[in-house]
Amino acid sequence: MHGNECTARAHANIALIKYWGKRDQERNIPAVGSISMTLDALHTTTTLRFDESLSQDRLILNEEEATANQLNRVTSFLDLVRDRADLSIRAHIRSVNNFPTGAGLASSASGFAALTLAATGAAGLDLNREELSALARRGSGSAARSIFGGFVEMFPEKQIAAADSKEEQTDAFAVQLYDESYWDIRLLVLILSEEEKTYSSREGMTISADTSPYYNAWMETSPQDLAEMRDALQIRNFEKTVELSEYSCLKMHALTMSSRPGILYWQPGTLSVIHAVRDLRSQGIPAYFTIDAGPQVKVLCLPEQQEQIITALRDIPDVLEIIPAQPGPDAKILEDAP
Ligand code: 2P0
Repeated sequence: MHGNECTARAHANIALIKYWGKRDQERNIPAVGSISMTLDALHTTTTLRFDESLSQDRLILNEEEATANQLNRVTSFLDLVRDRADLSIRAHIRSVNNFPTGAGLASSASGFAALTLAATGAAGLDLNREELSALARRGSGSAARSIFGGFVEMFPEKQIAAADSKEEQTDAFAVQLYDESYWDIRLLVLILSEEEKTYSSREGMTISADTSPYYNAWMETSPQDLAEMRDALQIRNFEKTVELSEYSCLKMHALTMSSRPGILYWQPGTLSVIHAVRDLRSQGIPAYFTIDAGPQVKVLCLPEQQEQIITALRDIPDVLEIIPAQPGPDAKILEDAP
């Protein structure tokens, strides 16, 4: 951190128990909780500098000038930071993902978590981790979880202790359940050939909440899924953890498919991998899948079977690349950054 410049790094995360739907669109509050694993292999590094000479924010994403939509989303988020810090200066932001761009991997979680740390650091704001998580959520719901490493739970409503206030208030933010050294389970990110996503998560969530006859069931069954996952993680029960993850994933996709219009994030390669994973299971190899709002499949496994599973999946047509990941660390400010 140098004066009004700060560099931060945050890691991507994958939800084991998914969230889908917002309770409050304006403040980006999720309708249900979620539980995720932060990934060591995928991260975003962001340098932000407040610069008196700029008349608007400038965003360089992976060495390219950002689009107007990307810039607007970042400016709206930075306005929250500027309000809080009583600043009106525009910022220069340079953000780099270490994972393949355009591969359909969500970068909003690691991206907004890194931006939260870099922006509050450069603005001189002193926020605790819960406040940072609640702030990151305003950029992207899943970014609230990427503030923390290891295994993380996002709460749609929880008491928060603000650093500058003794008053109790509630907000939506994430907390760490266990750090990255707690349990070495692996998540293989399979990059499949990509098609343009038809609906963003944000649009998809609104459509599902408004139209799916399954939405109420989704809301009603969420507390039970979260409770079972907490129990499974507490005793490091692999079978239970990954079976619940696959269940939550399929339930979320059933919700999107039962919306009007029906939202189908899968591509043919997605289904090929699903069946290959289930074939591995029928041969006694413990492998389970999870899928977010896109075609990519992530495979959960134990370290002992990782190589065998990679060998079995890498020759499937449509699988372009496999990135193995394990639980990763907290988002942090990089003190030695240039
Ligand atoms: C999740 N997803 O729990 C769910 C499952 C995707 C599928 O959170 O609108 O990045 O930017 O707040 O939180 C993706 O949505 O959406 C997501 P915005 P977000 O990981």
